[in-house]
Amino acid sequence: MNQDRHEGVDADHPEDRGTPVGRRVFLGTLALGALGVVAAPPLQRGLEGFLGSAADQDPTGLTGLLPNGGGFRYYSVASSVPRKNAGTYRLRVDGLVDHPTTYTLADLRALPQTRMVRDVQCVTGWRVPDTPFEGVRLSRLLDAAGVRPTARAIRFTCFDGTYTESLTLGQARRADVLVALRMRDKDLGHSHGGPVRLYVAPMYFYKSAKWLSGITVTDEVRPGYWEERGYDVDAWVGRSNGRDDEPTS
Ligand SMILES: Nc1nc2c(c(=O)[nH]1)N[C@H]1C(S)=C(S)[C@@H](COP(=O)(O)O)O[C@H]1N2
Ligand SMILES: [Mo]
Repeated sequence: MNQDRHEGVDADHPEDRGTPVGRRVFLGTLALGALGVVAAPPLQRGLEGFLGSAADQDPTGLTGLLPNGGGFRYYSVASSVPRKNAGTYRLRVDGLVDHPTTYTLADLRALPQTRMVRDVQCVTGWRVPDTPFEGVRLSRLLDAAGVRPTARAIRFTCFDGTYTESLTLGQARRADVLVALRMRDKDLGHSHGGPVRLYVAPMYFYKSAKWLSGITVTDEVRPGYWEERGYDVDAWVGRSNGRDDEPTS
């Protein structure tokens, strides 16, 4: 495990600033300065809530200040991420499929939506209980594309240009894996990976790739960004949170 490097990006709050990893205290101070906070740093929990809502740049971002609205940390391994909206967003499904398909946001919204309320758990220890996610089951998109018999895995790519993730085909077909359009009963904001992110409910949150733009069916697992840096491909939370399912196979 290379926990230090994963932990380091958690200081990477401002989306448009290049931030070397592993300089949390300094960058945290920088971020606070940029946001005009001159008082002594608040408690960690309050800091997360404050930065989370500020980073969202969403008129309804005030929810970040509500008792149950905080707890998330902003993560991006890319220093800047373009914004996509209903006009510019596209999701490409390709690879070992009979019908490669490109979806718009409207296309995805028109499909049946599944809502799930589970705990979010980052591998570095922070956790946000009872977080609603809503979107299209990944299995539905795979079925529509017609997965070929030689397929074994999925590779996910993101429009940040850097992050990647992977699942085995069996994992990808689980009912609790979504192409998510909404989180906490709001459209996904940019800072949380909007307009569309992957949501892998039974696994650590690094599996839930933000700013999802590509779903490629492959013949073997290609390790994702953090997996190339030592994290498990099979990132089951298991019973560690006392609630989520064990792997079924
Ligand atoms: N594209 C992209 N997706 C990503 C990440 C990232 O850096 N880039 N970080 C992962 C990690 S380690 C976590 S904990 C969650 C954080 O999601 P959040 O920023 O909505 O809290 O996103 C995951 N998905
Ligand atoms: Mo994470």
